[in-house]
This record gives sequence, C-alpha cells and structure tokens, in this order.
Amino acid sequence: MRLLVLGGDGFCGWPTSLHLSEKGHDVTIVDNLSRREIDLQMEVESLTPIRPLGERLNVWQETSGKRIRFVNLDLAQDYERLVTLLTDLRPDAIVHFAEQRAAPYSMRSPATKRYTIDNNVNATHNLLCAVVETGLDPAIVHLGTMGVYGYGWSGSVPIPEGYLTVKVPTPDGDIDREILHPANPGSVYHLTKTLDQLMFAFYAKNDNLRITDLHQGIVWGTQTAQTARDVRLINRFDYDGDYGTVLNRFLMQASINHPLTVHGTGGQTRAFIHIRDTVRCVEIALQNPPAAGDKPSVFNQVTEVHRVSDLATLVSRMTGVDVAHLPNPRKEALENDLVVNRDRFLALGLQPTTLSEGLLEECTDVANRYRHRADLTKIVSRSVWNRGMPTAPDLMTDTAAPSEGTVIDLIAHEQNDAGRPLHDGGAPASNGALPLAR
Ligand code: NAD
Ligand code: USQ
Repeated sequence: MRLLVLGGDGFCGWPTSLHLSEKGHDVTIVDNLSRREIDLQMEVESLTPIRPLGERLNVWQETSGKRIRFVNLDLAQDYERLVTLLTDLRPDAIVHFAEQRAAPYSMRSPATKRYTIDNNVNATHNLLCAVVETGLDPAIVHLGTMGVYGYGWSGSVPIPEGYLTVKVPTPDGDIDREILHPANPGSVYHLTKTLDQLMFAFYAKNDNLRITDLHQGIVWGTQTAQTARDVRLINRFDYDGDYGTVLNRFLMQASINHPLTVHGTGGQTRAFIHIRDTVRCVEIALQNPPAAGDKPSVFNQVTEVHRVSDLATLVSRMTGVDVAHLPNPRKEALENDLVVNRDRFLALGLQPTTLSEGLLEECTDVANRYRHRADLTKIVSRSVWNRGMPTAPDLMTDTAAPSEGTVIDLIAHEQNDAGRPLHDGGAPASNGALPLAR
C-alpha cells in the first residue's frame, strides 16, 4: 500500500512508520516537527538521544534497504500543500497521529489551550476536507484516545468500542438507538479528540469517507524491533511533567532513584498498551477498513488496565525506590474502576504484550542507559487544571539521594504550598531539595 503517516516523527508515529515500511508498504511521513519545537520551548529533551529526522531516514535506508520519504508540512495551516500532496501521491491509506497529545501541556496556559484546539481540530478537519476535495478514497486511520469516554461514568459496565445502544422513551414505547458513546473529556487535549469523533461521524455520513478511530490507552515502552536495530533509530522517551506518561515516568524515575510521583492516592485506573502493540494494531486496522457508507469504525486499542498506585508498588518492589504521594495537579476522580471491551483487536489476531513479559526490564534498561540526560527540575508535573492548584516542589536535586522503598506523603503540604503553575518555557518553581519525611 502507498501510505501517508501524519505525525510520523513522533513517539508512536516513528516506530509505526518503520514497522509499516518493513512490511513492504511505501511510506511517506508528513510532520511539521512541532513536537521537537515544544521540547525546545520547554527546555527539555527526550531521555533517549533522538536524531534529526533526515538522519533517521538515511539510517533506515542503510539498514533496511527501504526508503521512507518525508514532507515537512503543517496539517493545521498548509491546506493547499496538503491537497497537492494528496493529489500527487494518491495514498491508499492515511494514518493520522499528528496532534498535540499531552493533556498537561493542553492545560498549561491560555496559549497552550488555544494552540491545542487550533492545531488538533484544524489538522483533522483539513485532512477530511482535503480528502473530499481530491475525490480520493483512502482508508483513514486516526489515533484517538480512551479518554474520550471519561472514567467511571458507566460503573462496572464495560466501555463499549465507540457506540452505545440506548433506549429512547417515546409515546409508543421505547425504541433502541445506537449512539456515539457520550463524550466526557478530562482535559482540553481530550476535548479535541471528542471533537474529532464528531467530524469523523459527519464526513463518513456526508462524504462516505472510510474512517477508523483507534481509542488508544496510555502507551508505554520505548523500542520496537525496528527502532532497536541501530542506536540512531532510537524512539523518543518523554519523562517530563507534561509529556511523560505515568508508567514510563515511573521506570525512568526509578532509574535515577527519584521517588515515584503518584498524583494523590494513585487510585486512578487507566488503560495501557505497549508501543509494540500500537504498531501492530495500526497495521491490523489498515488491513480491515470499513466500507464506504459505514459509520466510523472504532476499536479500543488497549491491552491492560492498571491502577496508578499498583504500578508504583510494582516498580518500587522491582527497584527499591520510594513512592511519593503528591498533590494532584489535575482535576480528575481520585479513584475509579475501569472495565474496557477490547474484543475487536483480539478477534483480528492481536496477541497482547503484557507488563509481565520482561518488557518492564527492557524499558528500565533504556532508562538506565540514558539517565545521565535527565533534568531533575523537569520531573514534577506543574501544569495545573485550575489556577492556584498546589503542586509539589522538586523532590531531588542530585541523583545520589538514598532510597529505602518507603512511602512519602506530600499531600499534607498541600495547604501551605502555594500553587505554582509554570509559564511557557519558564524556570522550575523550586530547585530546593525537599526534606523527605519518613
Ligand atoms: P507525539 O507528540 O510524539 O507525536 C505527534 C507528531 O505529530 C509529532 O511528531 C508532531 O511534530 C506531529 N504534529 C503535531 N501537529 C502537527 C501538525 N499540525 N502538522 C504536522 N505534524 C504535526 O505524540 P505520540 O505520543 O506519538 O501520539 C501520536 C498520536 O497518538 C496522538 O494523536 C495522540 O493523541 C495519540 N495517542 C497517544 C498516546 C500515548 O500514550 N503516547 C495514547 C493514546 C493516543
Ligand atoms: N499520573 C501520576 N503520576 C505521574 C503522571 C501521571 O499519578 O507522574 C496519573 C495522572 O494524574 C493520571 C494518570 O496517571 O491520572 C495517567 O496520566 P498520563 O500522563 O500517563 O496519561 P494521560 O494524561 O491520560 O495521557 C496519555 C497520553 C495521551 C493519551 C492518553 C490515553 O499523553 O496522548 O490520549 O494517555 S488515555 O489515558 O487512555 O486517555
């Protein structure tokens, strides 16, 4: 297949591009490198030393004999260039990863809220509009999120794959209707994914576009078979308080003996998937597109569900590192249960990679190898959901602090500790080492 991978320089897009290229597809990456630019603004870098995209692509050609093309284009801004690209390339399928994807970054300031909406909504709408304008019929596979459903809304009933059958009371009795699962976003970022869903429903109905929306859980891990082939192909590893996600953060924190940063009680339960399964799921979705005229096809792209406190306990047991309970910078349920239906990928042959399969150690090895690159002032999350919410000070100023596998409770500090949201690219709120109460 001739494939366009939008956002192919990112954490999920890069390994997916390599995987699809390895499978013999003709891959072109579209990316405006905005993720690298945000790192520069925030004065932080991937823990792993990712190489410039041009170098990555040359190394891929050297090691695999396969060529991946790259077009630097802003999907949200360069509409006419997108139309020209589609017309020239005539892709059989398009994989859309190209959005601002961090919930904390999307809540950081009015500027980042507005950027996230402008970027994500325009990127998705420009894509749909351009496909219609060109008259092409590519299968479109979009990376959505489990967060569109919200957490705990349906109690112990499994979250279905996109659609819910409801009873509508009428004077003539109840009628059954299938609706898009009610949207319940928990951040401006998640809000953009719920808006994407409405755009997909409209363009599938009005223009017969063939769209698959993958409601993905939190991706963990770093490497795939292809990115591990040469150090210059290494995938990015975000560990900072905005872009780092919880399990990778815990593994990185353990590698430098930093207390594990549990927000609140850690009763939040979330869905997870390893990066190796992400690339496989995208491939499966490309092989199984909906027909023209079908509603968007939704898969829950999830292999496991875990409570944050259980993950912290697991990593603490593996490594002996302390667990710290910090004031939660987010407005979210303190505790929730999560039951997710994920039958569709299993039926199509996905063999889930689970936490128990030695991959935690593999991820820890990557974190250990590059821990010297960590900036200790970037670890505590300080993008708050409402102005004035308290956040923790830095927990470490050097990597030699002792660890006894104890639990540290900083939530008691909440009342005295003024909220300290960071400004864009600003200095960390505190550099002082925290006296750890034991
Ligand atoms: P990422 O930020 O690492 O990658 C996104 C890529 O898209 C970046 O390379 C960025 O430069 C590019 N991009 C952003 N806006 C663009 C634009 N306007 N034009 C062109 N390129 C643009 O993010 P990721 O972790 O790889 O996530 C990829 C997708 O998967 C996102 O849509 C995200 O919402 C979704 N997702 C990610 C996770 C996760 O845990 N990482 C979980 C669920 C869903
Ligand atoms: N959390 C901690 N400590 C940390 C970091 C996070 O306790 O150091 C908690 C958060 O408060 C939250 C949970 O862990 O309750 C998950 O946070 P996260 O940053 O790992 O993930 P999230 O913000 O939900 O976003 C990530 C991706 C996003 C994707 C989403 C899938 O960044 O792109 O859409 O996972 S899902 O969570 O299923 O919606």
